Amino acid sequence: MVSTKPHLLAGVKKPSDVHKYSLDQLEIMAEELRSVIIEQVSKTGGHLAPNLGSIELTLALYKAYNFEMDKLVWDVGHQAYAHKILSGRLDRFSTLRQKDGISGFPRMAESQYDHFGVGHSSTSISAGLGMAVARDLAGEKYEVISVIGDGSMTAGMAYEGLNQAGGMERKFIVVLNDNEMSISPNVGALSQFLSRRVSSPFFVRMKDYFEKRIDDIPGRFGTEIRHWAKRSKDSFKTFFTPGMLFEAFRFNYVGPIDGHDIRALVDTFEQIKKIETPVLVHVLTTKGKGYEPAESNPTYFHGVGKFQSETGLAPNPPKGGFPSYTEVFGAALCRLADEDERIVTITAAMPEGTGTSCFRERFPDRFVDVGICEQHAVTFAAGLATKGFKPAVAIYSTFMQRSYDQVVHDVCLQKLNVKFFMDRGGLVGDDGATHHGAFDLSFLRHIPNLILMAPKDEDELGRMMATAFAVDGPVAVRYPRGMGVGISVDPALLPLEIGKAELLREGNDALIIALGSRVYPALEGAMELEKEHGLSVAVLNARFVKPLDEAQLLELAARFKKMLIVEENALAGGFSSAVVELFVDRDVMGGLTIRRLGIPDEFIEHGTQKELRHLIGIDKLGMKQTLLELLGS
Ligand SMILES: Cc1ncc(C[n+]2csc(CCOP(=O)(O)OP(=O)(O)O)c2C)c(N)n1
Repeated sequence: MVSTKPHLLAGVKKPSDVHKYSLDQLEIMAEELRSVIIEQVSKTGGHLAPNLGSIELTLALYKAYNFEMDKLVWDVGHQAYAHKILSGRLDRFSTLRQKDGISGFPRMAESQYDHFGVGHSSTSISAGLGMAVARDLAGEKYEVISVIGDGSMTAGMAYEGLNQAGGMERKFIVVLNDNEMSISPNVGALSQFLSRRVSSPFFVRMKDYFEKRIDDIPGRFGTEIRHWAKRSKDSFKTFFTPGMLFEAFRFNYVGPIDGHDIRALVDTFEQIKKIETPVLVHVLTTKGKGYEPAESNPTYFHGVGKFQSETGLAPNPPKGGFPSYTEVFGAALCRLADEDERIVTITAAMPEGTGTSCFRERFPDRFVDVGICEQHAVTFAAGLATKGFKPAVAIYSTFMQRSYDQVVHDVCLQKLNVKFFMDRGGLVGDDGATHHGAFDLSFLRHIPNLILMAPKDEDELGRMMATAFAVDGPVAVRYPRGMGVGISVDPALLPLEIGKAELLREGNDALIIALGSRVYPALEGAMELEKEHGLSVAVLNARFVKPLDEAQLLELAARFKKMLIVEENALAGGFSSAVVELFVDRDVMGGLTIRRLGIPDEFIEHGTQKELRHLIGIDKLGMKQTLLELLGS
């Protein structure tokens, strides 16, 4: 990789500065942006491949529109680094995704040019349409441009937006950034439909039909369409086939355009300014564009840790450490599926992220990537379960938020045998507020029929998975992002007794009731309190959020007058709330003093997991301090 110093970029302090540069200069600026982004991500980690793919598109949008006025709405937001840099954040770009630095995603609080906060996908059409309607209601004049990827177009919400927009016939632009990739290769009928490799006889017939019809389109719009169509590098056939879908939604379809050709893009955006109804511009890009390692492995470089920018290789020396919970989960799932052929694994566009790609290789017939549609994933699983299968739905905690009603109504109400495995439960670190799995315990624990667990280590994760498949009915297991604690999984994978907690350490002065990722720090804290302060602190590994080990908790409440309950979930309605509710309902609160540690009632920003756990006091230090105060030491 040749490093390009950001000479031209240095002159861009605000979006309108881009207008000063010629198209030739913008091509140079594209290389500067590429260089800055690769260098920065190699140092801090971040989303690389999607950002490299959207550089020319971003420059063309900045050249054609006036973002002092016009509104640019990004989908998911992991492709907005060039936008951040061009809108006055070059000097802060080195703080990307670090505590107190700029976010990896657009954030309204961060810049007046971030018109909508994102992190979860497929919101841009709805949000952009809302802005377009607000503009019209206020009698204002500006453009609204939503940029959405082909992966994000696999979510139903995108079509809800298209449907409304087409029906309203307002001025509104959607740019479809099509690189044929979600994080992994995109899936489903739609991605095949969008693909320029469509060659079925049906499409060939349609092509002939449309080629004849296009000549009949009267007036200037027809001329423009013919003009674009002819100029498109791709064949006339591919010009029209994807368009049929969007034309059915009453969007004017324009494309496909080479998304790395700034001139063609600017020309197109200038042309469509005259159209007063919804337009969809179909842009073809290459994920990882311009950086060979990312172009050849866009999935790995979608979101990546630190790497050597010259080679794309992992840091030297390698990081080392224990396998991640994600890897442990994937391996245990394969082992369980070896024994039980009714296990079917479902992912919503995250085979790598959820550790299920090994399952896909081993049991291709029993693996389904449904695309980015968590709601559908859950109800699809429910359907499988009605016919005797045991679906394992592997979804990040934060994305499960999308499927709440499906979990309640389609799965739990009908007691269906669906298993939910929620990776990234708790604080995830540098992806920040949009990605923390802060709420799952709160939004799941009150649902009847559901069993809910969180493991303290890798072995317990394996055993909880075995427990999940051993019972008949809905079960959810949540586990943290990152490396395990170094406990290997017993291949026996023995199921746990339902609703049974584990007293790990006895004591006299106080009790810590800890859940999941907080159990080992609690144990270490208790040991240090003994060594440093002579305090005797017991530790209970709760294991189950639902059902609680009521008998043991009540017995401990009779013995300990001082307790600390700690979890990596919102304090509101989470695990500690469940314990306190039990104590109140059973009238055992008299004389009990309880402190609770967890995620406070606020959105936690980005930083490392370590920094964030420390910030909210749920690390070992926070627990020790709270106990010392509680015990008046
Ligand atoms: C609701 C939701 N589910 C899953 C994800 C995880 N995710 C982030 S980006 C991505 C792929 C997006 O693909 P696409 O929109 O085509 O953008 P590209 O990365 O290809 O530019 C996925 C699945 C998410 N952000 N939001």
